[in-house]
Amino acid sequence: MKMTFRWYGEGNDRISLSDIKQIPGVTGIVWALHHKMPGEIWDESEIAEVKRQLDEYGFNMDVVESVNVHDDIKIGLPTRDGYIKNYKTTIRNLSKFGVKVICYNFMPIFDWTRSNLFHPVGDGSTALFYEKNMIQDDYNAMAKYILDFTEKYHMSFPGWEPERMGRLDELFKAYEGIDHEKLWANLKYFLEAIMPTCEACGIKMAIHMDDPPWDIFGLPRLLVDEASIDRFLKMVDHPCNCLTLCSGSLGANPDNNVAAIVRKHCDRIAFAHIRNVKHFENGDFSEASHRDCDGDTGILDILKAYHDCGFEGYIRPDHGRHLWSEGPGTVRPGYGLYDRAMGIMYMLGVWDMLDKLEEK
Ligand code: CS2
Ligand code: MN
Repeated sequence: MKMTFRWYGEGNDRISLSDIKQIPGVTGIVWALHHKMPGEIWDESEIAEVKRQLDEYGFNMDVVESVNVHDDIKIGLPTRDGYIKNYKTTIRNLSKFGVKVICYNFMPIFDWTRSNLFHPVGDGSTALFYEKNMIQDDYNAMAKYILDFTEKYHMSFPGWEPERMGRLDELFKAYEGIDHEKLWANLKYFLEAIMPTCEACGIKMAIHMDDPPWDIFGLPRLLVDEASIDRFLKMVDHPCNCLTLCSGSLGANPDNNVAAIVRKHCDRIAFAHIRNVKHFENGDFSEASHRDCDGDTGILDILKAYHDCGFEGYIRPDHGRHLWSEGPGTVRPGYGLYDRAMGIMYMLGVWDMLDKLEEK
């Protein structure tokens, strides 16, 4: 496996590349042009600038997270073909700089959704939290909570662009009638259109799991469990049609056995997100440290499954808790330095020991 770390870019992340350089084992930066709106072309000059920054520290830029997909593609509007054309241009531009994997998602309107960004874990740290009752019918209230936070602290979250969030009612209207089957069909149309470009460019498209893995606010969500992953891979059975297998997203549903999915589809997992989740009986969940026993996701079984399968793809710690000096205003929710760095050491510890046991 190749260890990576997500970084939001110069001036957009308090964590510096030189901080990341000091975490053992990290060879690549998971990056993006975060100022781009879905549907916009990523220019070569802008990609070149990021490459220059990463080169200085010897990091590769093999994985992009995310090139967001325009709503018109998800809804299946006639205008989608123009946006697909732009997406292909971006794929070609990225390939010129050696990018190998594009992580993206196909969730209508919202990316990951939580009700509390700084919920006390109980040890003095805080973590992202999902309170089921809070995410029921009032999407405006949920979005307001997130957007007030991003406005107050002058940051924007991927997938939560204020321009889009400012016209939520209009977006919900546009998605009316888009049920699961229509969304599947629109995903298929998109992938079939771009696969030849991906193949020619040597780029794998790696869809991120839906987070949380169930419908929210009446919006359909597709990548939620083993059966839907099977369907997705069969639907476009192409080696460039791959997964970003996010253990935390899938793990929010206690019925999902992530290790079993790894064993079944390892050859189609281009990118692994490792995150631990703790469930509560009423359906709420909290994010937890990467240590296996701190949550219910089965981190050890998952790492063992990747190891047994000889996984050679990219991996990164996903969200971490906020520790020590990290809090509102000083950290991107879920993307602090310390807990993710510790997550890496935990993963590498397990991995190195599995390697050693294998040598015997
Ligand atoms: C990420 C996702 O923070 C996260 O949970 O794993 O937001 C991910 O970046 C997107 O869904 C991928 O498009
Ligand atoms: Mn993830």
